[in-house]
Amino acid sequence: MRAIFKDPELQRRYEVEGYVVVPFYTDEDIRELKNIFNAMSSELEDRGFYISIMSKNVEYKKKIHPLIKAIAEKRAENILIDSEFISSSFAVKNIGDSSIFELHQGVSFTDEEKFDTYTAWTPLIDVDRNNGCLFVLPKSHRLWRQIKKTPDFVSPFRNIKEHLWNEYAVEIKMKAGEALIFNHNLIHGSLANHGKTIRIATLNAFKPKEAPLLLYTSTDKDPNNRELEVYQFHKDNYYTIDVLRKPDNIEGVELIGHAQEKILTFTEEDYDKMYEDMMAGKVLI
Ligand SMILES: O=C(O)CCC(=O)C(=O)O
Repeated sequence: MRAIFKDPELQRRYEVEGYVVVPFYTDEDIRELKNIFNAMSSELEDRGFYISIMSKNVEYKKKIHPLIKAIAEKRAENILIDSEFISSSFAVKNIGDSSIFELHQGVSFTDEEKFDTYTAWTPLIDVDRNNGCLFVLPKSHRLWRQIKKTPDFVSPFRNIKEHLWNEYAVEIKMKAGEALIFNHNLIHGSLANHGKTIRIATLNAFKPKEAPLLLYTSTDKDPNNRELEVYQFHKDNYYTIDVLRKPDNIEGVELIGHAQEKILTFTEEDYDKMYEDMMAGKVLI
């Protein structure tokens, strides 16, 4: 994969660990983003955890994406090489137990055999384990590769999450305005917010400029049919999708082919072995 960070040391850490933390928004950016959020928060659903791209309200998403992007792109261009925005959204964690976001990986936005995709997650308040910081599993992006379709992706580590939390998850405490930039294959998640205020973060997802923007989907209800449809987005409008339906009603979207879905199931021993092998220098992907 080609370098995505201007700073070679950041690139090295990103390749090894799957993430880096860097200064990102200024105090003024944070004020502006909070104002944008507050002005439109009535559009958000009343759920424990919520990402604005999940909204059913397309008009809301069309407003939110460019407003966040306009602020984030001034910061991203100092850090990233030739990267394009896929979607910019708010990730909202209300107070209470239902705001946990279990361990997961990002969906495939392109052909991950050829290109990385990566997200800058930036909290607008200081965060730690008590109020909704991210936890990551360092190096997990290097363990295996498979297409992560949307919706209803069957995660290979669905049965061993407690083991992963206990043995591998690392708390990433962050200051407001810092960005955790992580590879979409990295396993990550966040605990419930037990702080005093709602936790708002922005999510800016990127791809290398030359990578095609793809969506792998199946809306077929037959559990034995593993054929996925592969759509390519030719316009900058990925953020308008409704994840529960095919994107064939969106301008500039083309069905370019099909791919086979692979269902994997890891036991604790499988995961530990993959991790040990990777640490011993065996190339897994
Ligand atoms: O905002 C959070 O707490 C989690 C966000 C996240 O993990 C994601 O969007 O993939």
